[in-house]
Amino acid sequence: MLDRLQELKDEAIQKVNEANSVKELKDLRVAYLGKKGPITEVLKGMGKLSAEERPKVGQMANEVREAVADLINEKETKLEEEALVAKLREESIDVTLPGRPVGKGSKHPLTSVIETIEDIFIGMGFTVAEGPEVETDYYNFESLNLPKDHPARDMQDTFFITNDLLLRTQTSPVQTRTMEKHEGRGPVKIICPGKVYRRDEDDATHSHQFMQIEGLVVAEGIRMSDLKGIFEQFVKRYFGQDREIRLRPSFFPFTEPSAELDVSCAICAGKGCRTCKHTGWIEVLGSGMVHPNVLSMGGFDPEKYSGFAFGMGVERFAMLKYGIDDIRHFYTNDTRFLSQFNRV
Ligand code: 2U9
Repeated sequence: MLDRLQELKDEAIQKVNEANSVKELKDLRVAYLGKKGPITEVLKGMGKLSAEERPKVGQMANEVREAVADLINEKETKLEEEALVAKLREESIDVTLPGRPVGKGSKHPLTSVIETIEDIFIGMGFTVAEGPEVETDYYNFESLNLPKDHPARDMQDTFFITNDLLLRTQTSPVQTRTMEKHEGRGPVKIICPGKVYRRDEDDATHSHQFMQIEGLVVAEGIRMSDLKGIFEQFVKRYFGQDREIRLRPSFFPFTEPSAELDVSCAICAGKGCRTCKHTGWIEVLGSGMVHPNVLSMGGFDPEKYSGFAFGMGVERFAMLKYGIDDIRHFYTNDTRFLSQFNRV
């Protein structure tokens, strides 16, 4: 039996030495030292031995068991250490390598244009007002002198949500809401930037969602010359000191009289070119004196108060400023387009 134990010990030592993985060692531990292993078998057979032999065999079996267990533990620690060293070597970072460049974003050109226009009007004493994009029929149409049968209400033009709820087609509801908050006491001097929605087919000059900036001034004694003075300042600051303005009669249901604002063409200096359609003038916004009905519905007495209002499309301003020929560029988020405005 002692020979058998020696044989088992030699065999186990050889196998442990040959093992190359922690898994193999685990299997060897079960095979040699487990309950069903050969050493346990030897111990089980000890009953048959003489009283003289029994302690010797018992002692040797324990020695073999300990020696094999120690060797397995030792080898296991060694393999684990080797694996850790290999892993660390593999995962080591070369801190001297240059970093990967991080793509830097930029301000959207429409945001830049809105901020520039806001700054100009803030400089003239206006404050910025905002309101909801989902509006009621009353604020979007009724309060702006657009009664139920008015053609501008055509279902084709408006995204209705319910009979009474819609996506605002202009930012004008913000002005009415602001007038209501003033409870009939002026002055009101605001600009309202924001998204608006219309049921248009998208093409180079139309987008079903675009940006507007509207403005409203209501106070005692406001005249059309105030409107003209504000426009003169605005145009010179936005487009340049050398630009001229002119007002052209127009019609809007919410203003009376109404006027379109033209700016002299910078490309041909008024001589006529493709950009100004050979007129020397470029239309930039619509405006007018606030209709008495609109003042009344906003809670102001039209006998005492008067005001002017205007509205402009932000995309048009951006297109004119940067020479962009298609409104869809603003909404397709192509970084080749957007990155050109990095330093704007
Ligand atoms: C109130 C009273 C009057 C806002 C106005 C325009 C003229 C106008 C268009 C320009 C291009 C819209 O973006 S666009 O399609 N707007 O021409 N807007 S006067 O008049 C108001 C608004 C609110 C209470």
